[in-house]
Amino acid sequence: MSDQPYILYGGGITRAIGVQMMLKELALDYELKTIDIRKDEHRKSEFLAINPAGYLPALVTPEGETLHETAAIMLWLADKHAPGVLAPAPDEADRGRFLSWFFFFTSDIQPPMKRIFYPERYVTENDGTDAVFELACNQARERWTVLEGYLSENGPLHLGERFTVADMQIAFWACYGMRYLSEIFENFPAITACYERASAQPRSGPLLKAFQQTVRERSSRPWLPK
Ligand SMILES: N[C@@H](CCC(=O)N[C@@H](CS)C(=O)NCC(=O)O)C(=O)O
Repeated sequence: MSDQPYILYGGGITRAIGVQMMLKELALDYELKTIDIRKDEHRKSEFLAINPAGYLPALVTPEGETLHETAAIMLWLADKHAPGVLAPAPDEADRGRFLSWFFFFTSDIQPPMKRIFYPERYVTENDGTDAVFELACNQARERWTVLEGYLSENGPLHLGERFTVADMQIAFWACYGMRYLSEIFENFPAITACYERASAQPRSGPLLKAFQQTVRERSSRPWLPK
């Protein structure tokens, strides 16, 4: 393997935190290059040359390959650097259940979450954004409720006591969502318990807790949990 570190394009309040947590959890060397989405740096030609999809994060491997899609990168890192540890191996009984919930999260919970953050992209008239925002919040809340139901029966982690990359994904998104869906921490005890287990991980936990703190500080919403 090459001696080059990984290069992670991310920073700020973005889902790059999930990849960063994985790099920490696996004790891998990496360099973080901050791309400021508030300044539209992710739309500039320099960044589009790295990730033509125009989103954060992107990860350049020591071998020089560029990967994108947060969940794909997280799972790829787990399979590559700790096979069968942070994700059940393909021949393990838990693999199917793991993949179901991992993909439920990316395919079902993330789309309404994205609409919450960018409602203006889903309207043709400017005056429809409030309705899109409200509907997206309701849809996201309903999907988080499905996860809450599953975790309350099978938790605290999504495979009971076994910590995987899926729990990291749930945990950082619970923080991320705090900006608009206060009740993720206030009203979803099973998801909160999963977050707490993830935040107690010695390697990646401190990063997760710092991320939660940053989201809390950047949001002016008075109802955020202390
Ligand atoms: N499906 C992609 C979506 C990535 C994504 O939407 N990233 C956000 C940051 S969390 C972003 O780049 N937003 C800027 C934009 O949508 O213009 C993934 O999960 O990695």
